[in-house]
Amino acid sequence: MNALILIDLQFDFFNEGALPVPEAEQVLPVANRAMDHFGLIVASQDWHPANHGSFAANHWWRKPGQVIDLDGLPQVLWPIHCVQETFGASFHSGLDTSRIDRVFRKGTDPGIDSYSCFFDNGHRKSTGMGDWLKDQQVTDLYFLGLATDYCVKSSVLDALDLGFNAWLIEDGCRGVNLNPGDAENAVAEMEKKGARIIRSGDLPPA
Ligand code: VGL
Ligand code: ZN
Repeated sequence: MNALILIDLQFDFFNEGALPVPEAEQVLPVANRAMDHFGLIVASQDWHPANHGSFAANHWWRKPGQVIDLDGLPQVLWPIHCVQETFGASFHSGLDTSRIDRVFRKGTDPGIDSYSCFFDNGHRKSTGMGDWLKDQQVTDLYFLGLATDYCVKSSVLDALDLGFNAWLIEDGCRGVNLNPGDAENAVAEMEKKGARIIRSGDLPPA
């Protein structure tokens, strides 16, 4: 069985948000149309406490884009974004959220970031999404969302490790591209590990 996984389609990742991903708006129509092809739709939500260790503002003399050691893991520092219960953390109003069956939140532990919708960046704790999908007899996961080079990439790689077939809907994703080519390299890495790269026009019927 197939499921559509929508990664982090939250206001803060769109153009007037705190951590804008270039061209993010362009994924909304793709996301809304893609939903017609699936009987099961799951979304992830980046959901940080205000004291989260990934925020540059929570570290002395640090700026977004710098990399620190956070409890033994390299951590890119970000602007304050997707703080629990804030406007920026809510789903974009252009997304048809009425069709989402289940939401999994991630990044709630202040001491560790969580790009993947399945596990934190140290694979220390699970969000429960993998087990839940397996309970629903899902075998094939189709991903789209933000950002290609962070949360989408980590989610797709973890999905493959968990034994799912993973499909990347490429036109439904956009990257941060802190370094030029990051998103392109991320797609290549996902494909190399076994993900299938497709376009939304080639989605299977529902
Ligand atoms: C993300 C950076 C920080 C993402 C989340 O959704 O890709 N990127 N938090
Ligand atoms: Zn985040």
